[in-house]
Amino acid sequence: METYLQDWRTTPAYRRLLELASRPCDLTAPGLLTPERLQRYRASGAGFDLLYAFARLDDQTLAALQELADQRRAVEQFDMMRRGVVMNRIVGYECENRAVLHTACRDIFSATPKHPQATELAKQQLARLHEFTQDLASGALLNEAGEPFTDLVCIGIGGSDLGPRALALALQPFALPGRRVHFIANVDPDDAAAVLRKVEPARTLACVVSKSGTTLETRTNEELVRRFFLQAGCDPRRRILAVTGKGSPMDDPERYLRSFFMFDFIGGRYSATSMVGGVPLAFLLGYDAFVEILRGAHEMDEVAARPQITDNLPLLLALIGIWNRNFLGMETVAVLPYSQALHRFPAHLQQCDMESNGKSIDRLGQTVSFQTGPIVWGEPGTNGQHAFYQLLHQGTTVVPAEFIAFRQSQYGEDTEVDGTTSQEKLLANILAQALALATGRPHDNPNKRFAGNRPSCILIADRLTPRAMGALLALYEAKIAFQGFVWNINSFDQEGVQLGKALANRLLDIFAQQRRQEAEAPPTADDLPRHLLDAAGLLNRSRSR
Ligand code: G6Q
Repeated sequence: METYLQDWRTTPAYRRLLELASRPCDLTAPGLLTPERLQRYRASGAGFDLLYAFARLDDQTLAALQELADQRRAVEQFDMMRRGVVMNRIVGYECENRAVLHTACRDIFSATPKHPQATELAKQQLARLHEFTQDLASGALLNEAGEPFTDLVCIGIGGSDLGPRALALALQPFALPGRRVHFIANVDPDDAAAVLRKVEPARTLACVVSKSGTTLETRTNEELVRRFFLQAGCDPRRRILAVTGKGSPMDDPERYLRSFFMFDFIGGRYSATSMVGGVPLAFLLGYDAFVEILRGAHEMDEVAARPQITDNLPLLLALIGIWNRNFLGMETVAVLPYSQALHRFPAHLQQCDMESNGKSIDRLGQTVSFQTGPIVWGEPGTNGQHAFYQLLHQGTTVVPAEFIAFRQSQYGEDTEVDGTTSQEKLLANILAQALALATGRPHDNPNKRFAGNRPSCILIADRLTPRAMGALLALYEAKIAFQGFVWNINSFDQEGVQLGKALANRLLDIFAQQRRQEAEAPPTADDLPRHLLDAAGLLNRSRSR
């Protein structure tokens, strides 16, 4: 058996870390957080600095974490992933059994891509995307009245929604003049209704995104948008684009204005740099800006290939996460962007991390007896400070924080109030929070006491540009993969979401069947399924009575 498939707790590094965890670095020790420590515990790459002086570690911990990464062959596994080795599998059991090649989408800048065939496929799709954006710009693609399209409504859910939506929101200042994108995900009809009220059908394109081409919510919302166009006298065939898996039920060029493809080897939650993100982001920002996102992501993929953990930001962040989770017993992690633009980024990470690493079997199918993925959540600062930070500072649960910051604002519009700019206030607040969480404050009054020793890290770059966004996205994708590699779990499947889906489909069959029966004969007293649904209060009375 390959050594990287062994239980990670058999490594000497694991035992060493257990030992060290009995006396972790005390952040409340007077004089610990010196400028030297801040300088020393700082890693840089792809435009980002990771400041980890506020984590509960010292040189000994770092050395043991490096050993853990080496003994688990973390960087080597990342390289295997990029080269197309089948990393999405559970050995000996029926499983997806696929390569994991989202990195190939951005390996377009290298003369010798890690997986030439996958990168070639990605390039072909990029060429189609380029043509599409050129046609929009040149006027080759206009509506029936000869007007340009201004809005794009994207329909998709989960991995086919969260990443592109988070990125589109984050990069609004870079939008092409007069272009807007909107997203419909929820099968809640109010989601679509609210979006469709905002757009003028004649000037609107839609893009249905579904790798499988079968997702219930997406199929339903596609139908709804088709009807919206038809009611407005617009031809859906000239309005709706598709992004789907080759050979899926949605792979039907007759039905769509243009079709773009993603491939088996790109998981939904890792698909933001494929056409799933490409179509909405290139529509909104232009093709070149999308290529900048890819460039940033590629640069971070290269950083993730560095062997030294102090040079490898994603790996270091992953290992600090493992230190907090498995050795210091922390159950959750808060991602706190001090950037309003990133307000949906924690939601994307929630899926990317929790769907990837929320697993309780290893890659050999054995039940694990250690903690895997933490609960990931977060909101932008400083808003969160006025909301839930009370628990972070004085609650009974210790929540490690990952702050994300930028030295400059996106719009560059700022004013001095009380002698400082808003951007300075934002940055001062991060540092204040990290310090307060780490050092705490003794006090005679227990109500005003802060225990401290609450760890955090700060990720900081100059400005949130398309390139920085790509790098940040890839940093977290790699962090999540590294944690899975160390824990020996499969971070690339999602069996856990299947059961609920299957049960919902069975219930919907009952709904549909009852509607048919009711049309033929009214329900009787012994109509059991109907009574069950009624008892649960799930039937829409205005329709069923
Ligand atoms: C992501 C998951 C899941 C998926 C959605 C949408 O990794 O697999 O969130 O993206 O269920 O699936 P489709 O793209 O197939 O519609």
